[in-house]
Amino acid sequence: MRFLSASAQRSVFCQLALPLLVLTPASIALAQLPGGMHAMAAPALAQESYSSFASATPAADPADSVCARQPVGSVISSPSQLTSTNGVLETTFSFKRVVDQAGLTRYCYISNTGVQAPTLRVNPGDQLIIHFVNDIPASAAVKAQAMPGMVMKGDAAAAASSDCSATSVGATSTNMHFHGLNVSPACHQDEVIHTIIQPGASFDYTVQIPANEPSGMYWYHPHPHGFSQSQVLGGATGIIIVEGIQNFNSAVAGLPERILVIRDQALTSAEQKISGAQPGDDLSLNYVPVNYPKYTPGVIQTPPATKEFWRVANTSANSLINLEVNIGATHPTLQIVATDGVPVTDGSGNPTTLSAQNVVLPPGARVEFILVTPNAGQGAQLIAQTWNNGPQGDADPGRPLANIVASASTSDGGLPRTSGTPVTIPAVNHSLPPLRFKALDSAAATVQRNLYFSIKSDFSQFYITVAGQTPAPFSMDGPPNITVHAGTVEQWTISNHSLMDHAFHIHQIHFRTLAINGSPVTDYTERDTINVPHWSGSGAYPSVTLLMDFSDPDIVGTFVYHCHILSHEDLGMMGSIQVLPSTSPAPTLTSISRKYGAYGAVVTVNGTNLGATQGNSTLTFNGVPASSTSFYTMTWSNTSITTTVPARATTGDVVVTVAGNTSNGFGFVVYPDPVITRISPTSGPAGTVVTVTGTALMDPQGQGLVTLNNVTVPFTGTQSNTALRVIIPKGATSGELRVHASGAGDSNAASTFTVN
Ligand SMILES: [Cu+2]
Repeated sequence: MRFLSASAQRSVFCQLALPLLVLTPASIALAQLPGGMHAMAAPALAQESYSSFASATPAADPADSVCARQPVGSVISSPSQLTSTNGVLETTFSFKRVVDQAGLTRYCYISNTGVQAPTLRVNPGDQLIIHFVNDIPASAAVKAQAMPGMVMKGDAAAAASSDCSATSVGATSTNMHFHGLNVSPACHQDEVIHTIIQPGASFDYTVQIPANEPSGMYWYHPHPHGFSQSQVLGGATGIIIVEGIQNFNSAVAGLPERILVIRDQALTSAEQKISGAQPGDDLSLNYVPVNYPKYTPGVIQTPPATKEFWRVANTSANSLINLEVNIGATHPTLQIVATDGVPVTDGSGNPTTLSAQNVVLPPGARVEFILVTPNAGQGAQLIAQTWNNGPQGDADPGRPLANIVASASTSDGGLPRTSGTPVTIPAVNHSLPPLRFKALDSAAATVQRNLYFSIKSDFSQFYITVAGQTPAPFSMDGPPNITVHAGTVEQWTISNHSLMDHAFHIHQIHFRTLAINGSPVTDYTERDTINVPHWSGSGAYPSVTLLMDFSDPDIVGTFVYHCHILSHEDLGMMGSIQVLPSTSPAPTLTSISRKYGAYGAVVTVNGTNLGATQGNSTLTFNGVPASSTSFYTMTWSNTSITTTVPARATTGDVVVTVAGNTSNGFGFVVYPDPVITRISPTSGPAGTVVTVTGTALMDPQGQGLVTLNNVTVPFTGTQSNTALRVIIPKGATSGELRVHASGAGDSNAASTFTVN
């Protein structure tokens, strides 16, 4: 249901358009598969194509110089990307707004490198640093009008909430949400309730990606309560890829990767006058317009009959996408590798894929799948198939998102490129990483809760209510609706008491689907967003029953759950949850094997209540978590942990955190990494004396060690921290000569020595 017309969004907030009544399609046979995937009979669009409607090429729109959009019918190109280096992805985002010639308000993120909505590629354990500037001129700030549950002020006078304590929000206020990332809701990370960045103000985000973050597709978008819809409809969304999915499922290793970003935007005033069933909103694919009903779809250029890895995000504000591929009159099988950022497992920790012919993506959801492209010359389309959102829901008519054109001569059209080479998923380069959600395979919920979606009869307020509480729109200054403790899992049943679909979404965590309409399902996929179908007006309320994962001790604080149809969220369909630290016994450290060391040095701590296995517990060096590396596998027991000093560690306390409780600390001095500037000679037989020069080669404790192919090379003569002398032993083999400043352990200081 569309509540704000395009013009109303710009001028008057809270003004409601009349609800559109949409006839329920006479017969859509749905067989519900686990977790909201549906097999759909009788695809109405299989033979239908809009490609014959050529659109006139519009004149250049000056708004494109601020927030560019692609011409209708363009080749679908993957977004430009920014990649982390040495554990950090740091960039600057400007948030911009412009009104285009069609009268629509566009919003966008522009990086300091001039890229709109770049794909942010990070690794598990990385830091994502965004220096954010709300570049909407302060003079453009409008006087905000109070809506239910919001305290507002004219935002021109307000300052950025550098401490996340804002109590007012306006149409030109903004912030960022990192949708799906299992990160902290702390200030400067993924806090959206009181982080309000006013026009002209700046704010720094430093988001710590967990070391066990699943590799997959996430996304970012604005989340200022009351104004999320207009900014997301305006196009301000982008993708985050957590790298390494080939290590979770080798089926994608080496495949070409295609990133497809679905957005929606308000209908123009001209489109609103078209008679007949119009969609609630128009769509676009990678900013190429999908303007129902007459348009030339964009073009996905592929090589013929080739396996590709398609990563699709529905970053719409309001539009459910019932995603499907047509090749000729058939629907090829999509081999699903990940849902909502999390690689699929079989319930026993083994990677697997799911097969489906269509995937229901409520706003916010992602799916990543392997597709075999059409043969050359075969007609094919990527489709948003018809969806019935209910008698009071928006229309989501079937729409081609793009034509898929397979040709041997355009073998890599539209794929992202680095130095002219199309990007493919790397080869497997790590054994199966720790599975963040493996404990859910055997977890039992300790608490059961019931929540329900409902709507005030005049459509002025939307609610998500914990059963037993009084329905009320979200209040940014209200107390939490739900309180839980970290280290637990809960079972929530979400029912829909309204005549339109809603999309349940919760920040910071993922959930599994246990039952649909009360009937148990076997579903090992993790999700952060799920569609809850509309009530018919009689009989039982449709529901989903979810296993909610609050086990991560780092996810402590207050955050939100809401309907991800943003017009509903803005009208109050959101609640807050406070996660308190765990009540389990606090860990205690009794000894540590060393209190100094450089990167890679091996360290053992002994103590009590450390937990039998690591699970979501952490051992940190001044806040930087240690983890297993290719060199050293961490060991963890209830009384002892052995690991190595992590990269980027700095001097400070070593502590262990178990289920949200942090131990006493041991002070630990981190020495600088050794750097080799020269070795001489670089080759020679056994007995050769080699001089290694550089900096910090030996730590202040005199612990330096040199290895060749991981075998110790003995010292000879005198040593200093800028020059080491070693003698190549009998039996040595050519390879990497490394300096370990703190004795045995990992080291990045390497040079090649050839034994001859
Ligand atoms: Cu909703």
